[in-house]
Amino acid sequence: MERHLITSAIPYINGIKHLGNLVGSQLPADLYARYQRAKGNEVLFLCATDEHGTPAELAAAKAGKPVAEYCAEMHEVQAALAKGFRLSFDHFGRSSSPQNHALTQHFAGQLDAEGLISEVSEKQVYSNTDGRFLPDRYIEGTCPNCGYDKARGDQCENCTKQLDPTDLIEPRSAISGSTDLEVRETKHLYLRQSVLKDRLDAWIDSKSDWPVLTTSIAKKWLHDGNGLQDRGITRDLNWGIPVRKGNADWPGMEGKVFYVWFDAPIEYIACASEWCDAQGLDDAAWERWWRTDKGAGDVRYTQFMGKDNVPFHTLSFPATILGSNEPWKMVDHLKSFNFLNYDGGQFSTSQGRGIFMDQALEILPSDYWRWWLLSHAPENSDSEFTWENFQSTVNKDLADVLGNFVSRITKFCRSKFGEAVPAGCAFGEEEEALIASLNARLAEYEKHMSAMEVRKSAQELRAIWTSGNEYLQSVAPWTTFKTDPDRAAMQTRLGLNLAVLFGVLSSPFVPDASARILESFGRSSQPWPQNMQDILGTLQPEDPFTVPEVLFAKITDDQRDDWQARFSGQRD
Ligand code: B3M
Ligand code: ZN
Repeated sequence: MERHLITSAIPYINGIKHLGNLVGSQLPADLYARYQRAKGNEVLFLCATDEHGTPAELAAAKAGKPVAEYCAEMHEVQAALAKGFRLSFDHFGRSSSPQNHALTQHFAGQLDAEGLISEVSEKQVYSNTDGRFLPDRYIEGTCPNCGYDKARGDQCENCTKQLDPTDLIEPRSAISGSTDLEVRETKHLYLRQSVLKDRLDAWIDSKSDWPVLTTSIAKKWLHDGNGLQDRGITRDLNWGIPVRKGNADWPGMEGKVFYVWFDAPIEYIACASEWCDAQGLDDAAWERWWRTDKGAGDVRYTQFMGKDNVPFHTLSFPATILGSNEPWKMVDHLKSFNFLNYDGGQFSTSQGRGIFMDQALEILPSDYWRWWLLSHAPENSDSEFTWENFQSTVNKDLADVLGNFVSRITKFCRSKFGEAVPAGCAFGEEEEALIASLNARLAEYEKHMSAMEVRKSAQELRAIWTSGNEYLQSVAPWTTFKTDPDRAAMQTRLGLNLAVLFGVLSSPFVPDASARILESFGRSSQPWPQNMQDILGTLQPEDPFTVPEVLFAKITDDQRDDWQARFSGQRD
């Protein structure tokens, strides 16, 4: 049995995610986790909310809530949506957990002991009215270049010129609008990544099976310009993980917290410890996934993320781990995604453009979304959601092919043989040919699923469904029945067994429909097939079944037009 540790990039806490976010990490991670479990492998699938940083503070302020309270509430909202989409996390943690506090402080202390932390004094803008330092993008003013009056301290949105906050004319706080600002000296910790450059380089070279997209991004950061830069890992914020060296104070760092991107990936590990605590297990249970000295040597660790997160996972987080000089499990495979666009533009959280997870579930069950998103995953390039494509995919693949097959064969059987599997004669040539072709397709499907080739997997699964329909169409038991009822019974028995097969193989993609198919044959689950001969003999003559309710409803043109208008911008 293989052991798979699987993590999805952890979504920011500051709002509900859109479908582009979902398909970029959590959903394909779930597909892979479900597949590995179905194959009988041991899986630990983790995700969490990413709760620190300025965006969390500002979102809480906007909601008029203390930030801890805001995060606790939003965590529950995101957890409920994850359930709604059937994301099968073994644990959905929180980067603000006590476990992550302790572990992040532990790593910082360890990196310091290894001589990899330096203290740097910097000048930064302080707002007296807000009582806090302001990150560059929270300082606004007039652009010295084009005169735009809402330029940000890092960049002018109007003329795109890169700026320093001190370049701005009449700078003010973007939080309160106050102009009572001053430049203050403040001290920060830097992780000396430059020292780790060669080790990171060698580690990346050892990953010969990584996609070029991934390694080229990492290599670019390692070698372009001045090479890998040291990185500030602390911030002057109130909300976050206090800067400490393990359990000890860090003199001069009082009132400061770690940078959100320092503690967020550490949550992948802390989340496993949260999972143990939630299950009442002892530390050994999570360490066997994460410590190579405590049993994680045979674990295969796969991360899922959007392409914009690749540098943090190929360089920053590995720098933390390698630098600690402790035997932590490092990532084996990293699956990254391009972006999903929305109906001729981009999904936009700030403009409320596109479909958000809560809205999606209000209009259709999760399987519809899962199937479209996964079968159109932005793997090799960006991809686009359009309502026309969504409608035709759902109607063709789910309603006409999968749904129709199951409904047709169960209804036909009920009408001619009753609600029990008929026996009939032995398989003939057509059946043997179908079985041979399905065996080959199963092997392809498994190959793509193991390789996380999401679109190819979906194509192969669709082809498997289609071959069921083609078989029924070609042998036509409703015609055979008139002349050779025994043969029609055999064809029907095979058809019913094909429905069971589809239920099993489809479960990573459309878990609810799969469960309903299997339920109608009195099964709560069904082991993954070893070969077609066996699985197509699952249902024996006399086994009872029921005709399931309609599995997938077609999307009408009116619904499509209505939804298209409703999701064109500014969510309600
Ligand atoms: N929260 C960004 C994102 O969701 C960030 C990922 C953290 S992964 C450790 O795209
Ligand atoms: Zn400008």
